[in-house]
Amino acid sequence: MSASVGRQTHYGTPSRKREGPIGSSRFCFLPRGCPPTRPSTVTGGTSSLVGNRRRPELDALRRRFLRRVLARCVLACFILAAPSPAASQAADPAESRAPAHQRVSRGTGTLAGTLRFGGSPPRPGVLRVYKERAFCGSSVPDQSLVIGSAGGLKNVVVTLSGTGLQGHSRPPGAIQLDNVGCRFAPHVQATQVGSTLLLLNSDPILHDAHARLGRRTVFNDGLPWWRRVKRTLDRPGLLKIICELHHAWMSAYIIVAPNPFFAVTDSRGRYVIEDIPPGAYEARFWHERLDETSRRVVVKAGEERQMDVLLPP
Ligand SMILES: [Cu+2]
Repeated sequence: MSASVGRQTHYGTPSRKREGPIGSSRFCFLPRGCPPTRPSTVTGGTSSLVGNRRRPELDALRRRFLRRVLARCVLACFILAAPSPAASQAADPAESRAPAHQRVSRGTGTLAGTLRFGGSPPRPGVLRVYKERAFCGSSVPDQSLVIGSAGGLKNVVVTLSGTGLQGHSRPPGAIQLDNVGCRFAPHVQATQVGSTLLLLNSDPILHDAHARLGRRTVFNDGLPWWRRVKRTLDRPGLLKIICELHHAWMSAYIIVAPNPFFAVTDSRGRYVIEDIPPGAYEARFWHERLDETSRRVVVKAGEERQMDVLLPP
């Protein structure tokens, strides 16, 4: 093996001679070869390896080292390519918004802004659990008032009404209401009238979804974990959904809007309604615990109207 190293140095190829213990090495770049080096010795236990006889072991060590480096590079690439938690949050339609200049079309306008809590934020609350505690635990987070770090109010539903919006609609959408960890998910959502609602249950225990529009029952479906139920939301209004299997802490809201111009605020209290026909409208801001309020708003073609609101007003 050492002879082959000598031939390589003769052709000007950087030769490599190891010196010192295994793992330490030096490279020889002399065109006529390297000066002789001290035979290296490895001691360990009772064995002692000298110079050339250890080159196969060295090559094996190098190959193992290279394989480890390669494996770690591949692992790092996978980690870098995987979506981060922040990116996953941004995948939420309510959280990911295009810059303002990309949100405005030529013939329509945009309404955007932030809902903030108008007071000193209370501490996040919890709701006591009275049943199925082995699975649900003793409490669940109270989602009826969720306030972000800058006072942003989550789960405010913004709707637009006005004569200029009559006749405007989009193809019916599809939303879903799941049962996750003994809570309805999402807690608040909005959709256009005519949309389809898919009810499902990701928990291993039995739930129920009883929806009322005012006092009228719209549907009341038992939901074992394997059942999926589709309902068409054919009347506008505010649906309140509860679980009547003695899960009194469970509730959800769906606002069924008569037109496609609505939004639900994200965890920072932000909302955006795009593609609004130019005109004067009433913007309504609904929250399940805070007093509803409304504003007159004029939307112009090609412009984004900013409207920030405090709740309670
Ligand atoms: Cu339930």
